[in-house]
Amino acid sequence: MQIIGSQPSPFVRIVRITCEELNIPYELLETGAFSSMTAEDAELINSNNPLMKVPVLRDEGKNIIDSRVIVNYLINKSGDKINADFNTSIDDEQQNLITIILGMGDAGVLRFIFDKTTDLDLNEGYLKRSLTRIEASLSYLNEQNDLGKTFGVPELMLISLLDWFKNRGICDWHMHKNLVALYDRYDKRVSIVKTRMPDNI
Ligand SMILES: N[C@@H](CCC(=O)N[C@@H](CS)C(=O)NCC(=O)O)C(=O)O
Repeated sequence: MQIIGSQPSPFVRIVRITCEELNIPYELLETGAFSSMTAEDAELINSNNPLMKVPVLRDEGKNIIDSRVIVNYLINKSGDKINADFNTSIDDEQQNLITIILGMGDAGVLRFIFDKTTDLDLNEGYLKRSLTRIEASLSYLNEQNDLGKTFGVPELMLISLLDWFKNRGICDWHMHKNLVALYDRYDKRVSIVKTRMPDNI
């Protein structure tokens, strides 16, 4: 099994954390981050995903694209090696949380890429709305009492994005005390530590 993607990408990390929790071995075909990508990296991504995004999972001659779809694929494929305390069930309420978490991630990536590639003011118009979307999502997630009670798919997605928001300076989430508590609770978990974004990227 191979994952095409970069180490700093929060969406790639979501897939890598899932593999670690399910104890599914994988090879990372590493591309540079969006801002420092070579022509070869771009070719690898674009020839495997017409949306030109990572992650892409390659398995048994198939390409699976989009982190949410890949996570479901991996869970369906997993055997008896799953970490005993990893919660793989996803009910309707958790599906909504996942939509919010990933939507907030998309808004963050939009801001990051516009900041790197344009001179547009991030505090105007639709780009301003993308920040409001992130802030509203964080406030909503902070109020969800069931979030963080177990370690499952919404939790690993949220942690990946919180870390990336922090490392890339997308927004400050430390006023959201329940999210901070959730982040701290799982900070030393093996899958989180093993996939942590390197400091120097
Ligand atoms: N919905 C996709 C989003 C993936 C995504 O936005 N990946 C970023 C890297 S973090 C990317 O490849 N961006 C390149 C681009 O937007 O052209 C998923 O969940 O996999």
